[in-house]
Amino acid sequence: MPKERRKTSKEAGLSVAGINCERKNSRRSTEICDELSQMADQVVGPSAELPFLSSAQDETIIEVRRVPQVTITPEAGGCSREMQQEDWGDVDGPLRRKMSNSSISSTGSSLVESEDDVLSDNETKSRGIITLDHLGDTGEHSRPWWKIKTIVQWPLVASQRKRLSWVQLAGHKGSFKAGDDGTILKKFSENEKLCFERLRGDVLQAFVPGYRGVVMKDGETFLHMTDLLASFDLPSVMDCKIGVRTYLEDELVRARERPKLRRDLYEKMLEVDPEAPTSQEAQQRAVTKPRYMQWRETLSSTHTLGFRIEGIKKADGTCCTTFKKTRTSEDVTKVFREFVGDNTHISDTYLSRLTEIQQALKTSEFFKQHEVIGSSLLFIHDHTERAQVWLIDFGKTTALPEGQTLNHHVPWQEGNREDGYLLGLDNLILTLGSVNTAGAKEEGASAQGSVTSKKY
Ligand code: I3P
Repeated sequence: MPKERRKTSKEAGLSVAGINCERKNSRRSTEICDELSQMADQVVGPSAELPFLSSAQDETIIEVRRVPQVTITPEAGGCSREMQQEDWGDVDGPLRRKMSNSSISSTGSSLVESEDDVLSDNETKSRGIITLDHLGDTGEHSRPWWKIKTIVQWPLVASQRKRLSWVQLAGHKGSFKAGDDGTILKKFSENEKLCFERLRGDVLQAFVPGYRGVVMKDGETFLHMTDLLASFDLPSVMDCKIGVRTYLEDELVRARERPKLRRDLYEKMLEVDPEAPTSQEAQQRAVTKPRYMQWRETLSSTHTLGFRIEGIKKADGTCCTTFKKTRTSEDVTKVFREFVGDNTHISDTYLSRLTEIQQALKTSEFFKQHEVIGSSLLFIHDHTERAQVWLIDFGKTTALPEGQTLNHHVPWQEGNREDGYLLGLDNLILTLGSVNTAGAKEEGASAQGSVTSKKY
C-alpha cells in the first residue's frame, strides 16, 4: 500500500496524549480543552482539578488539564485521559464515573509493506489515544454534536457508549473506523488479510477476531472484523505484544543493504533515555529501525520474557501507554495485578483462556507455518468479571516458504525466523499465575522475584 506522508509532531498535536493531556505547544489543543471544560462545567458543574502528572522517568511530557466529561474530539478520543502508570490511583468515586467513556477499543497493526521506506515522524506511529471516524460522522458539522451529546447524556445507554469512541493502545495511528453493529474496519493490509484467510478453519480461528472480508469506505480499503469489545460494558483492556523479536528478518536485511537513518526514532529514543544513542548516532541525530526496535526490546521485557505490555485502558477511561521500561517480571506482575484489580476470578479466567490458546497454538497448522511478529494478545474484562483474551494484529505475520515450519520456542538466530512466541506465552502464563500468589505474599514474593521466567 502506498504510504502517506507522515505527520510532524506538531501536526499530530493533542491526539497522541489524549483529550486532557496536551503537548505544551498545542494552542488548538488548549482551546479545545478549554472549550470542553467550559461546556462540561455548564452541564455538571466545575470539575475537580486533577493533579499534574509529571513527565516521570520517561515518555512525553504531559500536563493534565481540568477534566471535561467528554471523550471524543476530532483530535483525540477513546481514553478520557492519558495517565502515567503510577497515577492510576488518583481518580476515584464520582469523578471516576464521570470520566468513564465509551467502551470500544481495539488495537492497530502494522503493514508489512509500510516498513522504513520513508523517514517518519514519531507521532504517526505513536501508541496512544486515537480517534476513529464513525461511519455516520460525515465531517466538521457533526463534531460539535458528538462533543455536546457526550457531555449532556452521560451516562449513555450501552449501545451509545459502545459506538462513540475507540481506543487504540498500540500500532499505527488512524488504523480504524467504526463498522456496523459490533464490527470495526481496520486499514487494509494485504498481509493481515492473507492471515485471516489462512486462519479460516484453523484451530486458532476461535481465538482471533471474526473476519468478514474486505470493504471500501470513503475511498479507502479496510478489513471488516468483529469488534472484540462490543459485548463488554466499560471494559478494561490490555495489549501485550508477544515474541522475543518485534522486527522481521527482512527488515534487518533491508537495513543492512540500504540503511535508512530515522530521525523520528532517534528522537523517540532520546525521550526515553538521553543516554541511549551512541556517539555516532548522536552525531547523526538518527538511528536505523532495527537498532531502535532492538533497543526497545531490551529496554522492555520483550527480550527477556518474550512479551511486553504495550498499553492499558481501564474501565474508568484512563489510558496508560508508558510501559517502555517495564522490564522485570516483578514490574510486569505489578502491572497485571493493577490491571485485574486484585480480582482473582478475573486473573483465573485469563489464565484458563491463555492455557486454551497455548493448547490451540500447539496444534495449529497456521501457527506452525507462520513467523508471528508484532502480534498481540488483547486482554479484556469488565465489572461483570467476564474476561477474554484474543490474538490480534497480523500485519507482520508472514508465511514461511512451503514445507518450512517454526517451533516458536527455540532461540532466534538470524535465518531461522523463530519468534519466541511460545516462550512469551509461557512467561505470560507464569506472570498471571503469580498475580494471585503475589497478592497473598506481596512483599516477600517481590523481594525474591515473583516469577521465575523461562529464558532461552
Ligand atoms: C514503534 C513500534 C511499532 C513499529 C514502529 C515503531 O515504536 O515498535 O511496532 O511499527 O515502527 O516506531 P514505539 O513502540 O517505540 O512507538 P511496526 O510494528 O509496523 O514495525 P515504524 O515507526 O516504522 O512504524
